Amino acid sequence: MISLTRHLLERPRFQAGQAGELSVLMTHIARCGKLIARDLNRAGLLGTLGAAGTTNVHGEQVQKLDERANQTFVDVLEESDTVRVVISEEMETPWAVTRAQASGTYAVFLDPLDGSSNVDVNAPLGSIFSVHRMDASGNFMKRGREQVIGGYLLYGPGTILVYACGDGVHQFTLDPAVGEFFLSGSGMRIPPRGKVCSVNTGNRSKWDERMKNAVESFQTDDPGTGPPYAARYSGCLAADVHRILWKGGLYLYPGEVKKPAGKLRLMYEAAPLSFVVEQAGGLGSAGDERILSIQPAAPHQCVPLIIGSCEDVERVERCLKP
Ligand code: AHM
Ligand code: MG
Repeated sequence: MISLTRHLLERPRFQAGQAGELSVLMTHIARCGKLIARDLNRAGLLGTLGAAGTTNVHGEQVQKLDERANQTFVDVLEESDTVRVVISEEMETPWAVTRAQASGTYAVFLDPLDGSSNVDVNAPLGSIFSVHRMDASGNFMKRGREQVIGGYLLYGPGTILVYACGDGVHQFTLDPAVGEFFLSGSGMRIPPRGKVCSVNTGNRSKWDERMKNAVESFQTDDPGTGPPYAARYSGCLAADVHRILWKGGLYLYPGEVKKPAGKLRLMYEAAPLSFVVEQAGGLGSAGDERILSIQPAAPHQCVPLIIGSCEDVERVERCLKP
């Protein structure tokens, strides 16, 4: 059994720099996962389910647990003394960490509770994180490929932490009795082609003709492309991408005719998950451009997302070509 602590100690990348700052940061992200998993486990008993009564920067209804997960990250990352700024789906403006201003060198982008429409029904939830090193001028708005760490926590039957840091993808499972994450997967490779397509087809009427045809081609029995793909859609991006990481397949959240950038957010959803998926041999695409090549213009900007097995993503890209 290799604990997360032991794993980080064995990786030179995490020990380099001032007092192994990256290792400290990763340990604190894992602590957020433990605290949020605990809060989710007890939410039905403590009255913390349901809406908070406010809307976030994207105009979406905020859940009480969205707020709680966001506050957990802010408090724990502040205490880590490694982070200078936190950018979160649940905070309109980037939050500058006062305590660590002198020493922290990282910016952390967060979707603190991904899939929050699942909160009230005990369905899977996640936390998605992306770590960037700030440069001397304090810039943190960098392309996805410049991430130092991309990853997610998944709160399902078990709590899982998955991260990529330039040497493949590593997965840890929380042993709740011990309170430690232990290595449960390393060097995962996404099959070049999958059998499952995850997309909210309820939005079909909002897509352009090319996207409608692309999705339909995965639902059709065709001698050229094979049998139709099975439909799976959890309402939690982290959960759907996690299935792809192990079994291959495709997840799409397309842009819409009236909302070309779609719903998902570049910096704390599309980019970190593309970073993980690409280090496992898959692809993350916006249709006409790789997600990891996009130069961000705003912290909360949205982007269409097509992510998963290489051949499946390329097949969608071909369908979308004018
Ligand atoms: P959230 O971070 O506010 O929960 O929104 C992101 C979620 C994804 O996890 C999920 O795939 C998608 O939004 C579901 O949206 P929809 O209900 O429109 O299909
Ligand atoms: Mg989300």
